[in-house]
Amino acid sequence: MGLSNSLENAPAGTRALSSRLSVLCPLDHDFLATLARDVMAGLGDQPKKLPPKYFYDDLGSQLFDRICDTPEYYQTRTEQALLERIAGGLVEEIAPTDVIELGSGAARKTRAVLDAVHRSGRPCRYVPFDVSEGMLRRSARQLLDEYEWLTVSGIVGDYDRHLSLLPPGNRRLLLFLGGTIGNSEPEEAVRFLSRVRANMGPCDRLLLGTDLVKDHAVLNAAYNDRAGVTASFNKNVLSVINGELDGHFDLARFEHVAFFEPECSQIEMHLRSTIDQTVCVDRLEMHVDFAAGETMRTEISRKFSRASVASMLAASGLELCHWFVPDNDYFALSLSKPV
Ligand code: SAH
Ligand code: AVI
Repeated sequence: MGLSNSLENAPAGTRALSSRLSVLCPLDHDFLATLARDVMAGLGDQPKKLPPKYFYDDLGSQLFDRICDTPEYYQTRTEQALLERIAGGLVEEIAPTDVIELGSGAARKTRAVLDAVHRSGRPCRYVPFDVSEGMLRRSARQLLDEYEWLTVSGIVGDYDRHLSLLPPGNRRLLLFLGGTIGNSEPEEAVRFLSRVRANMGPCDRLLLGTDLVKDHAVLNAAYNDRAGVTASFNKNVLSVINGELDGHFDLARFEHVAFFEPECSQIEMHLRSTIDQTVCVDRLEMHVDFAAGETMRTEISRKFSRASVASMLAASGLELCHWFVPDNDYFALSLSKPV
């Protein structure tokens, strides 16, 4: 399997939209097997938990996109403004031939980088990489509409398993934005970044977005928006299990819970059973008992400091080169290179 790049040298502005887009889909039936294994292990565990990557079916991806617009969720706005401020300098310094975005989602913030690439006048390919095929295809088409010089080679894959499919290059700018690294446990994050590092050449750079520790009230509000979009996003993981594994979760019998846990410096998101209940997951031949008030953890979202980001990068074989923060110190973008 390999990404098609035969269109790279066609003259800009003259190519049909479809000829500028290629999408590789390594996510296949083993996705279902992985989901089944993770759900079996997570719901069989005590306390129960589920990995966050299963939030993002088409509806979940759209719900996340709506979270980004809630007044409480400062992350997206803050990172966007920061990127707009620094993208020109980064593109000048790196002169990327490829912009590769892991967990690209709606690729909202990518535009700040692509605008800077456009201003630089140098050709560049965009490589979005995401588990959510619908979201990846929609965002790729929008970008191709907006940037007529752009070529997009998307990968619908799991970055825990398919990183080796990234197209090779000399001066690639890898983006991992949104604070998504915070959704992994510390050791898991280092394993992941080490794999990213192993994929990088000496002139490649990683731009990593991390949410920072701040006033707990601000953090708690960001995961408990008044409109209830985060609650719907959280419960959507139960719909994914119902749809893919013939589960019988009744979403009305679970409630959204999210709070900052200072000891681990992380937001924890849970679903709490409102009653004693047994839920069957037919495809797993599993009966899961929940006591009234029992919670299952659906996500962690770790909050960092400059020191904790630098040490996570160092443990992954990466060296922090630039640290960018806004005036309120809410969020950071760090540029790193292979040691
Ligand atoms: N980068 C965007 C989206 C963040 S949401 C932003 O900053 O707003 C996290 C994204 O990562 C989602 O689009 C989700 O589908 C994707 N994702 C989560 N786990 C993944 C995995 N294991 N492999 C690939 N993509 C994943
Ligand atoms: C994708 N990720 C960085 C988001 C976060 O803030 O941890 C997911 C999210 N969960 C609830 N709201 C947003």
